[in-house]
Amino acid sequence: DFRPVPEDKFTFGLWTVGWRGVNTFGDPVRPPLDGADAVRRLAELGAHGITFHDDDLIPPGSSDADREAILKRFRGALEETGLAVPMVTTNLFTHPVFRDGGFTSNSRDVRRYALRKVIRNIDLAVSMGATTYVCWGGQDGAETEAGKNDAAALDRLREAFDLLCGYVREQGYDLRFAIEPKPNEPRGDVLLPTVGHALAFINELEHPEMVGVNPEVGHEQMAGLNFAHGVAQALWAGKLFHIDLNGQRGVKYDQDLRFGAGDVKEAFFLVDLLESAGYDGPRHFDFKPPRTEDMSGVWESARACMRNYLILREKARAFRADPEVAAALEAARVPELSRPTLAEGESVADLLTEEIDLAEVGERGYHFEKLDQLALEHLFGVR
Ligand code: GLT
Ligand code: MN
Ligand code: MN
Ligand code: MN
Repeated sequence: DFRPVPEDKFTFGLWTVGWRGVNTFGDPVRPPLDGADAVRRLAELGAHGITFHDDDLIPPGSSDADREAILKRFRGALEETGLAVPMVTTNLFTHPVFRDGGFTSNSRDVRRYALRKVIRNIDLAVSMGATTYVCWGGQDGAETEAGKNDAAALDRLREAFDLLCGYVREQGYDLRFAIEPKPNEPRGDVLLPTVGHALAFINELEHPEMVGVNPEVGHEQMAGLNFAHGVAQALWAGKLFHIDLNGQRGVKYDQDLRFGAGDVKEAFFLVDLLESAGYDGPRHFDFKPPRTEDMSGVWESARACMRNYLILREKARAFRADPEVAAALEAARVPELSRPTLAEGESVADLLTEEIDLAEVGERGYHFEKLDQLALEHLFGVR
């Protein structure tokens, strides 16, 4: 009956259920949410874990004593419920000093502060058992061209990751980084706007094996891209270290709808992909319960994220198990793409001497529409 259990590995950012609903035009509509209360509530709902930014858990400006008291309560709730902290991240965007970014601010003192802020929080993350550290660029980007030297920004970003990877190695931590791309918002143009940009950047690092991506459904869709295809390439590259699940309707502001709301068909194929590719990391929800909701609506929305994933998982399994689908896949020549183009032992010479009947092969139809319709009918619940 689509009830989540911890084995499903559903996790939530503290900033998601804790989002107070402030937007560009409107004040907060909900009270602050205490970290320990969020832990208890998420555990009741069947989640596996919780994630946070340093500042979500410990309000900036807290004294050392306050910090210790908050951490004690939070750790207590984790122990009591068994909830895990698989991922932690840093807020390098809210404070005015980050108005031109963190790792790539034009101001060198800000870049140094950003690195210190991350390193301090990495120590906390590891002490809580996190093995993934997400880096979302936040304010790293530009509204103008002349104000930012892009090559220098990429140099500084590489410097930051090389330094952080070096720190993790020196400390002997079991921790990997996951870069979260986003095309725009809050900046007019954000650095590393898509999964593809991030993957190419990672290859330039000193320790590329320690860095992967954390793609978010809505972020790729804000760029008009197909999310399932982006995730497939990240998986192919061995770089899907984490994932942010949510919903988005088309090319517009970052909606962060609950998972499943938005492009349902892409959500279906995403779940199909994650489940069939054997992705075993957290299914992390990064959504913002709309401002219309009070706290009961927030928990309803969180519950629905997990429920929608489980419903789509069942539908994807039924799709894959359907004999008509198997026949349609065959008719569409989908398995044929997995055959290497040259057989073992063949060489270019074999290609060069071969003939193709262009007239006949040119007439070949691929029957993708029939196959795709079967997927939709599974999704619609009529099969
Ligand atoms: C912020 C952003 C998200 C990122 C979070 C991690 S913060 O809410 O919109 O997409 O995943 O820094
Ligand atoms: Mn988002
Ligand atoms: Mn967001
Ligand atoms: Mn995100």
